[in-house]
Amino acid sequence: MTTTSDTARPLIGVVMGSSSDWETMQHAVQILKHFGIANESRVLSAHRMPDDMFAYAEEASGRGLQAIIAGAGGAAHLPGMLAAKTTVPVLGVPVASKQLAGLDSLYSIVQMPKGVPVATFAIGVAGAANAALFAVAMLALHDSDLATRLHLFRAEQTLAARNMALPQS
Ligand code: RP5
Repeated sequence: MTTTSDTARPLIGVVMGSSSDWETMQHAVQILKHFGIANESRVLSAHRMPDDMFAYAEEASGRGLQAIIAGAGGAAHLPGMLAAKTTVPVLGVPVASKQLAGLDSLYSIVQMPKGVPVATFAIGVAGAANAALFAVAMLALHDSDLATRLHLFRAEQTLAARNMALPQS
């Protein structure tokens, strides 16, 4: 197993079905790094390595993970199957697939049966970044310094939007 992680004990796990998902999922890691959240990332395929996936889910709580951000494309069973094996919150990111542009991924992740939730985000980069921001917001509930930095992040976006210029017509 290849896992990349900060030196600190990871609070957030970022997992994905394939290395081909990294282009999308790296945006979640970038957000976590921006906020200084200890995290780990690794490939964890529901279909190609199901035993590893279940072990990861079973160990998540004991390892201190506060949330798992799980991205997958196509028959995207990874987030749902992780959620089936842990009560650590699972944030699902539909990765855009080549054939169906990620609609298959979205439907695979979002339509969980009642009782086993996966918080599902937008297809692609926006979903990956927002899943990480959502995890930051969860952690910020118990970390006032982090909450201040999250407010600042939002304020910077507001400022940038106010300063947006359109081309002259
Ligand atoms: C899924 O199949 C992965 O999450 C990925 O999005 C998709 C394609 O995987 P590769 O064939 O690129 O490894 O399991």
